[in-house]
Amino acid sequence: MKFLKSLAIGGAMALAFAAQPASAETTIALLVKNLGNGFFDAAAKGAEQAAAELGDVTIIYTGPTAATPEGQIEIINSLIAQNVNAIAVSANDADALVPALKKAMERGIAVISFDSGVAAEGRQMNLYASAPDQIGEKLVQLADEQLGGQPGNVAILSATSTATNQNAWIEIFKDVVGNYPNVNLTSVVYGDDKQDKSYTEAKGLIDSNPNLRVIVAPTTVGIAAAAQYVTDNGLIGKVIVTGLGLPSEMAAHVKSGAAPTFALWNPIDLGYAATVIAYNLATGKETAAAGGELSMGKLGNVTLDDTLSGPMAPPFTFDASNIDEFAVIY
Ligand code: RAM
Repeated sequence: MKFLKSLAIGGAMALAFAAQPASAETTIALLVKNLGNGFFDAAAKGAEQAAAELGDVTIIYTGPTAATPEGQIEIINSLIAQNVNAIAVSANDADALVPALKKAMERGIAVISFDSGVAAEGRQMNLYASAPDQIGEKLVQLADEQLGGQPGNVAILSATSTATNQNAWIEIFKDVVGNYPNVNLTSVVYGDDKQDKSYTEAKGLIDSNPNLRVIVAPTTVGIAAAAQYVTDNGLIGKVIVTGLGLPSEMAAHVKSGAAPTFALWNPIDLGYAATVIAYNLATGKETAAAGGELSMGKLGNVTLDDTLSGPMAPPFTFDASNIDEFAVIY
């Protein structure tokens, strides 16, 4: 570390040299939307698993306190200054991070996005958790199921208004909702992946729409906050919460009936896969190409589309029949 530091002071040439030392540790930054989010803590666990398997990897798990692009840009600039080898980012904005990430790539840092993507020019590849159209359709199906064959009002409680992943899923939701005539989408609000704001937004949705039947929250923070609001206010069975959640945070809500069913992919695997991909790109073992594949280690390969994006795995549905099994894992 001392060696790298003194080289860094030596100027741009030294920096470029230090980016690919012959036989040193590969430092991979897992830059997440926000810290204090259990979903990303689980992804960081997966990153550590990959690091242990790869053997010569150090993980820097980092992110802003609030899920903003400004906070992430500041961190990217500091990661560039630290001369990390790779950045795997879950982006708070697809475009705002591009200039900083381009600068990172110019300095020889491998850059990928995972979970919430960056525009193509700002990264070498983008790892979706699951294909966006599968997630979008899954969210409508979950809402439809909760309506139990009756028409009803449904609202979406999302993360931030600039989140690439949630916005893509909501777009698909709107595209396919016409095929589910019982689902009447009334509004979309944003809790910014903050517990307190999501709780207040859930209250706002319910207060302003006395006939609201279902809240769909495609965010682990939002779904837990909405289910808590419903529970605290004696609304279980009147307003049903569903969406994307962490089994460990949702087990009690599944059992109480506040959120009987929801979906997600394995967040530990997502962090693992992102780390393996970032490592292989940073060390020159693999290159991302349209139509090509990249290794996700023990999880198999991801196939890249024309935008150099590809999915890790399909979404999985949780309910009373399996929640205990998964709640102890993530
Ligand atoms: C939140 C974040 C994350 C998303 C999950 C479902 O934790 O917004 O990006 O993938 O929810």
